[in-house]
Amino acid sequence: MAGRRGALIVLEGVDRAGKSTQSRKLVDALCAAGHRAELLRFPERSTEIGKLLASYLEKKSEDYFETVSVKLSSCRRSTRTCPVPTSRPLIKEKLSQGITLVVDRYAFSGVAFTSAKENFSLDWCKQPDTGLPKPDLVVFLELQLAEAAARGGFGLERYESGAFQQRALQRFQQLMGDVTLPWKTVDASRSIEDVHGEIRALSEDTIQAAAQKPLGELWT
Ligand code: 2DT
Ligand code: MG
Repeated sequence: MAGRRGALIVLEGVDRAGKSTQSRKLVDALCAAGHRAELLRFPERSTEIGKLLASYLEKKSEDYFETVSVKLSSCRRSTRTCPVPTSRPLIKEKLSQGITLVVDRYAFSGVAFTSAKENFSLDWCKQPDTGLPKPDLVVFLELQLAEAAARGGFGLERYESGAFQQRALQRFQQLMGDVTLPWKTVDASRSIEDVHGEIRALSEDTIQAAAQKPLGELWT
């Protein structure tokens, strides 16, 4: 139908909860059902900003906040550039074209992981992303940290320790206390297909509802 906007659907959760797998499966299923749907991910490690973040995560650089965090926020905000790949038009434009965007991590990961460091308050970390397009659905893939670690074990990246993941999870839980956001917690300990079925049903409902209402702004 002409003029129907797409929905902004975000997947969040601790590392190894299945965000990337489920995001890809959701886009495929929505497209197969006749929707126009595309995948975005933050960070996209092949882009310049993604490479900066990767070098921080791989402990090859120390400078996080100015070089990486703020740039990732402005990447999400930009109306001209898109992280995947850099030349594509961005979130608002796609949504207004009727394309549903499935996003593998968004501002919530930025805030949860940055504020899990020492000396960064949650509210302060929210500022760069305030006013971004507000998701119509935020799926939180819930998984015990022990179970997440058992899925593959941690690598050598900066955030891949139990203590850090625990702090990031606490920050996610604080963010989920915000009832003005459309959080839906999904039990990610089940099979890939079961988890997919639930996310897909939530997404179909969200796409119908989003077409009837204007896009909101995050944290305003
Ligand atoms: P993966 O490539 O495994 O998804 O890990 N992060 C993410 C930030 O520090 N800031 C952000 O804005 C976002 C979206 C969380 C990527 C890591 O990058 C962190 C995990
Ligand atoms: Mg991932």
